Amino acid sequence: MNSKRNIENIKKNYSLGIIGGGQLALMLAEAANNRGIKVCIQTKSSNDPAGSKADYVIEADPLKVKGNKDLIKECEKIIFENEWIKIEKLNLIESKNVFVPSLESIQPLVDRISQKKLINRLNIPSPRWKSIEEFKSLDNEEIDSWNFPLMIKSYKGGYDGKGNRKINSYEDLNSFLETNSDECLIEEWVDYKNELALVGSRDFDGSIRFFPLVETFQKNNVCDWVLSPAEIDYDLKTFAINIFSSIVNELNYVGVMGIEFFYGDKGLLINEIAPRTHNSAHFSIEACSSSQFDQYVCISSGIKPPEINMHSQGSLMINLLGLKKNFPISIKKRIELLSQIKGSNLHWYGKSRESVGRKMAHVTFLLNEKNHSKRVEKSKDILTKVREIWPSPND
Ligand code: AIR
Repeated sequence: MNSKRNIENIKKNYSLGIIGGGQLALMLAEAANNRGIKVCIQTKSSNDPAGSKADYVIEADPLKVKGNKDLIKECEKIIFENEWIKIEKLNLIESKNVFVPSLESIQPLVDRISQKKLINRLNIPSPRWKSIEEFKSLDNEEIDSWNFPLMIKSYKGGYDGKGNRKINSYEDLNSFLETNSDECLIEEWVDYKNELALVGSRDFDGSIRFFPLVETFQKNNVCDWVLSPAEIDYDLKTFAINIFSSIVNELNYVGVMGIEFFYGDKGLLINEIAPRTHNSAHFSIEACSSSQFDQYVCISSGIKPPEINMHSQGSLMINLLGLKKNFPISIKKRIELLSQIKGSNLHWYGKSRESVGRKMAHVTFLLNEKNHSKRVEKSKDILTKVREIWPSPND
C-alpha cells in the first residue's frame, strides 16, 4: 500500500488526531497504521478499543476541551469517530481549522433537528416531522392527520435506535407530552420495504467517491447484517447518489459520510445522516480497493484517496453484539469458532466489557456468486452458521 505522505512540513508529532476511541476509531487507526501514518487519539482510557492501535493516547473524555486542545497541539489534522461532540465549545478553540470535516460543515448534522431542517431546505424526501413545541400547538384535526403510531426520536446521541420510542395512541402521546418531551421530535411512522445505506467520501478538491449502495437488515433498531450491493435499479441508485452529493456539496463537507434510507411505497426517504464512517460500510475493509476508513485517513492526511472498486461480486457483514453473562459459549471460544468458518474475516473490537446488545465485533464474508438471489441464498447459509455460534441478542 502507498504510504507516502503529502502533508508538507509536518511540524507536529502526529499526522492525525482522532477524537474518540471506540471501534470506529480503532478501524481508523488500523487504516492509518497501514499507511504508516502516526495517530494520536483522545479517549477516556487507553483500554478503549482504539488504544491498542494508536501511537499515543491522550486519556481525556472526548467532550473535554482541555483534551481537545492537547490533541491539537500534538496533531496536524483532527478527525472525528462520531458526532457526539460539543460544537459550540470546539468553535471557541483558536486553531479550529484543523478539524476535518470543518466544524461549519458538520454543525447542521450533529443533532436531529438541524439535520431535518437541512433535508427539508434541500427538498430531499424524508418522513414528515415536527418539534414537540410545534406538535403541541396543533389542533386535534391536525393531529388526526398524523395517524398512529408515531415515532419519538431524541435530538442527540440517538444511534442504533437509542432514544427512539413508538407512540401508539392519544393516551401514549399525552402522557409523553406531559412528562418528558424535552429534546425530542415527533416523526410520522414509515412502512418501508427495505433499508438502504450509502456511504461515500468527499475530498478537499470536491471529488466524491462512493461505496456500493447496500441493503441493511435491522433487529430491534440495530443493524444485524449488511448485504452489498443492494439489488436496486439504476434510477434509484442515481437518486441516492444525487442526494448524497447535494448534501456534501451544500455543506462543503470533507470526509466520509453515511446516509440511511427507507425504501417503500413512498419511494426513497432519508432516515438519517451520519457525519462519519458507518457500520453499513465495514465490508469495505475486505471487499473494496480502499475502505471507508482508508478514505477518511487519506483525505484528512492530504493523500489523494484511491478510487473505490469492489474486489468481489458482493459481501456479507454480520454484527456481533454482546450477549447475556451466562451465555454458554465464552467470547474466546466464539471468536475461535467464527475464525474457523471458511472465508470469515473477523474484527474483534477489544472491548473489555460485554453487555447485552453492545457492538463487540463484526465478521465479513466476500461473496462470489454473480447473481443477486444466489448471493442472498449464500448469505442466509452463512448467517445460519454464524448465528449458531454467536446469536443476535435481539432474536
Ligand atoms: N459509534 C459511534 N456512533 C455510532 C457508532 N456505532 C461507535 C463509536 C463509539 C462506539 O460506537 O466507535 O466510540 C461506542 O460503542 P459502545 O459500545 O462503547 O457504546
